[in-house]
Amino acid sequence: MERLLVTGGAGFIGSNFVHHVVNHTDLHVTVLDKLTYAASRESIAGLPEGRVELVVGDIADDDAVDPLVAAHDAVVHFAAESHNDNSLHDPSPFIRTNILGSYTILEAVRRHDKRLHHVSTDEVYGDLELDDPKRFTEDTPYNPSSPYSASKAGSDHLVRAWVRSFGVRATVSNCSNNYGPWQHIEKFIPRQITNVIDGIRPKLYGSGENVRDWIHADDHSSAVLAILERGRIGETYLIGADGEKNNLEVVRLILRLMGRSEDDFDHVTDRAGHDLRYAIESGKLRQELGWQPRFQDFESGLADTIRWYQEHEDWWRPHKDATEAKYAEKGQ
Ligand code: NAD
Ligand code: TDX
Repeated sequence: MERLLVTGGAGFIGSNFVHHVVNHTDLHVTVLDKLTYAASRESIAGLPEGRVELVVGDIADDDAVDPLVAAHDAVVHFAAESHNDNSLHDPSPFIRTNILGSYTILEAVRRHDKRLHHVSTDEVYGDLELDDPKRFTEDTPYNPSSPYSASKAGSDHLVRAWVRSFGVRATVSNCSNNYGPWQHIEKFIPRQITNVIDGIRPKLYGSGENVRDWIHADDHSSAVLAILERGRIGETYLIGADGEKNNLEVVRLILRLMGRSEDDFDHVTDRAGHDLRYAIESGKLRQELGWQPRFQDFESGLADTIRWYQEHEDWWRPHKDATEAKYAEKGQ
């Protein structure tokens, strides 16, 4: 394997993955990205010339996808509409990109017999009760709640069907909530960090008891690379780093690490259909592929991330007012 096609490589996790691949392999990377509001050319700028190339295009456009897939050895598919709140407002781009786009990628890898890794989310499993001792495993039944998670579930089912019916050489991973550099400031952690920088009180949906299982995006990247290189074709791997925290704890930690009072936040209108808790059991990935997260300590990973946003204001500042204006319209 020499040439890798990475869809969505100018987004949050895709760009972290591109950096990871450049730093840890000799692979050449082509990024196929539509450069939606969630993308940034700067996230993959400054990498060695000759190692990374950006092609601007839509994964639902077969004329763009087919020749690129034909010219590469493998595809890692990150491109998606990714924000739950946006999917509640307008589901249509989620259906188009996450379902039709994934279908277009699948047909191209089928036509050219290329290896595919499909990146998905733990949200396809629905949510858990706060006191449930169970965590999600590869055998948990699908039960998505939001238009976003339903569209990702649809794409996962398409991949499995293309493996079974057409022998496509694909793997799937379902990962928990990511944090780290280059995450759009509409998302929970960077929204609150940049709020504190701007003297705005962090906004907690509802009671704040909802639990997310946090993993650093660089650990997600190392897991995806391990699955691409050593995963068994047709298999699904859950990716998680034992990082369960409720949103209230995360907001308080951000405030403390940024030198503010831990009570300096507001409760705002809850998200419709808000999933209560996600939790990942990642034993299969760890035992089969020997993967381990590098960021075992959430507090130090979060401190690094806060520093990154403090030092990269030029990257997020242009989006701050519009992002907050959208939330303000919904009382959030
Ligand atoms: P993101 O929104 O930050 O980035 C998505 C990228 O895809 C952007 O660069 C965007 O321009 C691109 N894109 C969107 N529509 C496209 C299209 N039609 N054609 C080509 N490119 C298009 O998302 P993210 O948080 O980096 O998520 C990446 C993947 O990881 C998604 O598949 C998501 O479901 C999955 N995932 C995310 C998380 C998380 O915590 N963020 C957790 C688990 C899984
Ligand atoms: O301002 C906020 N206040 C708040 O309390 C925002 C933006 C969010 N929240 C809550 C909602 C969630 O319980 O924080 C939690 C995290 O919210 P998001 O960052 O929107 O992430 P989530 O909905 O959990 O989904 C994320 O993880 C799984 C990614 O956006 C998905 O792409 C991924 O599949």
